[in-house]
Amino acid sequence: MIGPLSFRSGAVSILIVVLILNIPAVTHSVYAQIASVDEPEIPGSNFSEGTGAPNVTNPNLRAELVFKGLEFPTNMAMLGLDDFLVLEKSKGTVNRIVNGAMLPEPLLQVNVASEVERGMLGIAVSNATNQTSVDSDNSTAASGPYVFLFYTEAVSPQDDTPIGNRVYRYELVDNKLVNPKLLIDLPAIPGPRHNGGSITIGPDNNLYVTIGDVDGHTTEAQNIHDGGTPDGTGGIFRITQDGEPVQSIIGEQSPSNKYFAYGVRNSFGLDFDPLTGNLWDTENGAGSNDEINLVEPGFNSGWLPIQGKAPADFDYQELVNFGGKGVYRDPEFTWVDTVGPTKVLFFDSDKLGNEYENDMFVADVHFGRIYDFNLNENRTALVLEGPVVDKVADTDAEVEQLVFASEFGAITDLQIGPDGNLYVLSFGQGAIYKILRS
Ligand SMILES: [Ca+2]
Ligand SMILES: [Ca+2]
Ligand SMILES: [Ca+2]
Repeated sequence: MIGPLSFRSGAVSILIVVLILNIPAVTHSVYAQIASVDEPEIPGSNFSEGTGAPNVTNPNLRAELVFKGLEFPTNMAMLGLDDFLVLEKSKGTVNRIVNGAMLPEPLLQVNVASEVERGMLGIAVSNATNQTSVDSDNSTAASGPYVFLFYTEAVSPQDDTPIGNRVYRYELVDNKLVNPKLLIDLPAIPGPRHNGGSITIGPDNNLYVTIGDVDGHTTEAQNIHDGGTPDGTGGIFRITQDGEPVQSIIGEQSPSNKYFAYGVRNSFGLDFDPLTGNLWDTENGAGSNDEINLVEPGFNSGWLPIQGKAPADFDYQELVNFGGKGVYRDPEFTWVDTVGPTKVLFFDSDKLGNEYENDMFVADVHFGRIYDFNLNENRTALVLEGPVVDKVADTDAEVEQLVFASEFGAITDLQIGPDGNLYVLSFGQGAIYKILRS
């Protein structure tokens, strides 16, 4: 008999599996890891459930609980002050939380495959004032903001065989998400890891979507010279809000024409710098060499074989560059020991003090921390001092000077609220927190 206790224990083991993000058996003392396809990936429990008592390093700031009671929340969007849409990974739900209370019925529940990193993974909401009000085929007038969702769709409630990592566009009408339109259909196999799932809307109003290698290491988009053409894995995709390609970079055929970046092992975070319009991402390594990257059009992150900073003697001809259209770039920051970075957020607010305005915040899942980075004057690199001036945190001690807040439990998302405060989504605590001035 499956009782509540055994269900909970099963749920916790899912949590453990999803958050390990691949701990290899080897130690890692060099910056760059030249990984092999057969690298062992051993389950572990190096993630943070959190204490329920988050801490902000600056004594003038504090964290306050907004809501608790979510099951494995992966991503959120804010419709207004105290008004959240939140995804639950394994239930396949989109919930609305208004003034501290969750609506009794989800706005949407879909069939998701939820094994390991599969599930209901990403959300973005269009700015209603920017959206087109008529669909491209002139058939459907949109009556609410568009809500974009990334999920690993399953065959049926009874059969959780994955049929794709898919991005749909919905309309929000009367607390329901309706009129789904499939925008892009990406692979979900072999899997079950490295589905990515982050969605953000650019200053150009296009969608930017991450997907990892989905446990496959086969295509040119993963720097495999003799691999097949790019198959829709290992990259950052750019599409219009109708799902159309924007401007091809690495190839003309679909899905090559939708790649904005490639060579991406797994990414759970994207954001545009509002001051420059530059895109940045976070990427997870195989137990080491997590990254923060400046993502220019045609960016090649180097996977496979590079994760982290390329070694000094690396032969760049090993990488696929699509006739010179793809350009490899080293990360702007690397954690040698994995932290499992997720959301990257440019903090376009002075509400926490001028010292944080337009800083970059990055969250993690292994420690439940938020890191604070300053950018240089032209905002193409981070300002790093002392032992991280090499752009590499070789030890946890090197990371500590960058910790802005901690003890949140695994963090899967960050958002700026309409009030200018910082909102934190805790997977480990099933909770939303707010960081504000004391
Ligand atoms: Ca990289
Ligand atoms: Ca700052
Ligand atoms: Ca260093």
